[in-house]
Amino acid sequence: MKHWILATVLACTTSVWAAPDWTQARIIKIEPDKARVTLKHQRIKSICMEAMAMPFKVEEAVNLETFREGQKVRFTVTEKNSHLVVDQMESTK
Ligand SMILES: [Cu+2]
Repeated sequence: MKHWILATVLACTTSVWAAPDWTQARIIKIEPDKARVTLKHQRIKSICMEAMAMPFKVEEAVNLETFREGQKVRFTVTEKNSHLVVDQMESTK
């Protein structure tokens, strides 16, 4: 989880943790028991993270049971206790 800190420092000097933007992604793996989802995401503008595949923690408001692997979604992330957490996710199809 260190890569995003570096990306933020290098590319983001002003809009760190700005208002969340929706980012497009595809679900690679869902682990509801761990409240974790692995997403292949597009560039996340709000935190200046380039496109990549990575696991995210998910807030309780997001019900992972309603998603499936391979699904196209959009999501937003926020920072919580210096971790990135998906706080909104919805199907785009
Ligand atoms: Cu990432």
